[in-house]
Amino acid sequence: MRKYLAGLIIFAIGMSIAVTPIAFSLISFSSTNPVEDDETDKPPEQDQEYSDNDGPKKEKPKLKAIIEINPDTLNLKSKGKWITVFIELPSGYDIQDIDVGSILLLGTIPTEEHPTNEGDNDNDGVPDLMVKFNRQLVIEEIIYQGPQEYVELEISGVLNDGKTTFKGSDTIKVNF
Ligand SMILES: [Ca+2]
Ligand SMILES: [Ca+2]
Repeated sequence: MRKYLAGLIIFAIGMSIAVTPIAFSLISFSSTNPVEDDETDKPPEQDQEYSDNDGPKKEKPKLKAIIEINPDTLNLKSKGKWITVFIELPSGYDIQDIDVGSILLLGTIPTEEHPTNEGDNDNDGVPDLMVKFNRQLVIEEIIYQGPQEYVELEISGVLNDGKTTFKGSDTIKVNF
């Protein structure tokens, strides 16, 4: 019985010696952690402030283009070669300044470099740039996105200055 008690006492002393450093380290952890958190929290806030004040990025003009897409109704089984797109820019901007190679449909499909044409397809006095897209790629993308009866096709691109972007869309009907 005494041996058992002595064993208990030794065990208790041993435990208190073993636990004390852990307790200390826990205390030091809990006291340093909030400081570290404060330090790691602050820089991102500052970064956000910097990006908010980052004027040049926000000054890049984003033009709203008027887009007309033909055909108005697209048969997903169509073997046609092209989707034709007419792009008008707001007054003060010239369609001749459009970087044709930058034009994308749905942000993924590049325009064909040829044929293109500058004219006034809708006879509204505003010049429009005609470009064409590979119809099969457009059909594949519509099927990939899950075909719906009406699909909004967004056209985007950049002017030759490399920083003025434009964007617009037209909605077509889908037969499948
Ligand atoms: Ca149309
Ligand atoms: Ca026009």
